Parts: sequence; structure tokens; C-alpha cells
Amino acid sequence: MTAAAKQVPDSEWLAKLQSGHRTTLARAITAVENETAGAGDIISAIHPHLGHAHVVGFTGPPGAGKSTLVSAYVAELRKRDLTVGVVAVDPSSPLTGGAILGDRIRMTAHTGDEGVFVRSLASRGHLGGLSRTAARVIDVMDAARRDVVVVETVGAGQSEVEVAEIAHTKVVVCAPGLGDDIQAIKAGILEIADVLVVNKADLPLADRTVKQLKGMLGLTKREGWTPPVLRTTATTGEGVDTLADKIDDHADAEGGLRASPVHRVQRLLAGIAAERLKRRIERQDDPAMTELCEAVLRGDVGFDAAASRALELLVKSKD
Ligand SMILES: Nc1nc2c(ncn2[C@@H]2O[C@H](COP(=O)(O)OP(=O)(O)O)[C@@H](O)[C@H]2O)c(=O)[nH]1
Ligand SMILES: [Mg+2]
Repeated sequence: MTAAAKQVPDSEWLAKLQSGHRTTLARAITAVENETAGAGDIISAIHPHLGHAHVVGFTGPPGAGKSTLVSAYVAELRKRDLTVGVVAVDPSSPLTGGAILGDRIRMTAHTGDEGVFVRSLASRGHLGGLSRTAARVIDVMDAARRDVVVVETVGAGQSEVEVAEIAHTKVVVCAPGLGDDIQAIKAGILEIADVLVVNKADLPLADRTVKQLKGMLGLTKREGWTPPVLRTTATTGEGVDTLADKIDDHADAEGGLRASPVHRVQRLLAGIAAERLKRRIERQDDPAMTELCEAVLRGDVGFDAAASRALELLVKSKD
């Protein structure tokens, strides 16, 4: 029997995957990405072997220099003798096909390096949603004993933030002098940032952007870890060693995160459960729900209280 025809992943297969055999890894990723018949077996086989990789997400507005920075970060990790997996996610598909192509070209700096494995995910055809597929692909790279798995998204929209949230350490990248940039960051990704980067520090106005971000960070309350605001010039690699250090510090500060894929699963469960809950509340047609909505319309009940009541109604309903 040829390796290609082999269906059920056995211990020999697992050993091959864990030793970094590229074809085995590539095929396993393709299987979980396309949810082929064998995908379930692969997922069961790797589950007991997760928790090795530190998963680092890069998000931020298009053009901020994420791909260039990821490539420089990967080079830094390689200097430190760490193996790397890169998952480049493109949620918006055909329009940004060029961006992925550009990313591929930038990552060619690492072709031929056995320690770097890159996979791009397109947006189409993910039955359970893009973030679930991304999580599965990360799991496979984790089981293949990559030390660091880098997830790069194309932009900073909602679906990109969802994908980035799977990561242990979330790096938000922006560039100086873009008013819109700051707006995009204000619109929700500042809260998820563990490390903030002002890339293109070689350009004028970088200092101002750093100041702005520090100001904005000061406004949000946080416990424990305080996100640093760093400067990098991805094109020359300046500041990238400090970035790698801070990402590492974050994993250490959040004690045990690096070793635990549990929160990745928890996030996904939360997303799936929330989606189900939403559909059930939307479909609820019992009189109590109609009454509740009418009370909100009249201004008798606030949205917060009504949402709690809607959840109670759901628990009581039989379906
Ligand atoms: N001046 C300058 N240009 C940069 C830097 N990093 C990236 N770029 C350029 O910015 C453009 C967008 O970079 P890219 O990595 O594709 O951004 P992405 O869309 O966020 O992935 C490219 O032309 C890069 O060469 C930097 O540190 N300084
Ligand atoms: Mg890019």
C-alpha cells in the first residue's frame, strides 16, 4: 500500500508527522482544511498530542506591513533555532488574492528552510467557519511539533479578529500617519492586543502614532499584562528581536498558555454556542418572546434586561 492510499493515521503516521515530515504535514493540513472523509481520524489521532506550540496572531489594517513583519519575525525565530508554521488567512477571497500572492512572494525568503512550513487558507468552502478551519490547521502544525505557529490575517475586520483570537499572543500591527489606521484599531482590536507594533518606524510620524496608541491604551483598563507599544522596521529587521522577546515574555507572563490548547477550544466552543443561541432566539415564536420584544419597543424593558430574559425563555422552551 502506498503512503497516499493509507487511510487511518496509525502510530507510524504520527511519528512521521511529529518528526517534521513535510509531505505528511501537508497532506494532513489539506485533509482538515477540506474536511475530507479522513479528517476526523486525523483530528482524533493528533488530539492527545497538542499543546506544544506557542500560537502568535498578527492582525492589523492592510498595508501596515504584517506580511513583511511576519517574514522578519520568522527569520528571527529561525535564528533562535525554533521551528515555525505560518498560517496566512484571507477571509475576503478573490479581491485580495493579490495580497496572498504578495505574501507568498515575501515568504519565499524561507523556501528551502526545513524549519518553516507555510500554508495559505482561502475563505471559501469552510463548512464550520473560517476560524474553526484555522484552528484545526493550527492543531495539525502544533501536533507536528512546530515551536511557534504564526497566524497572519489580511485585514482588521471582524472575521480577522475572530481568527486572531485563537492565538495565545495577539500582535496588532499598524503604520504611522494613517488616521484610518487608528480608527480601525479603535473599532475593537485594541482590546485584543497583547503586543502593539508601530511598523514602518523609518517613516516620519512614527513617534506620534506610538504616542497616540499609548494614550489609547491608557484609557482601557487591564489586569496583569500591560501591552507594550513597540517600533519595528520590518524591511530592515530593526526592532524585530525586541518584538520576539516581548511575544515570548507574554507567553511566560500568561503562565501555561503556551502549553495549553484548551483556551483555543474554549474560544471555538463559545463561538459555535453563541451562533446556535442566536439562531434559537431568532426562531423563538412563543408569545412570551413577542411580549418581551413589545416591552422593549415600548421602552418598558432595557436591552440588557431583555437579553437576560430571552436567555431564560430559551432555557424554559423545550426545543
Ligand atoms: N518603509 C517601510 N515600508 C515597509 C515596512 N514594512 C513593510 N513595508 C512596505 O509596506 C508595503 C505593505 O507591506 P505588507 O507586508 O504587504 O503589508 P500587509 O498588507 O499588512 O501584509 C510593502 O510595500 C512593504 O514593502 C517598513 O518597515 N518600512
Ligand atoms: Mg499581508
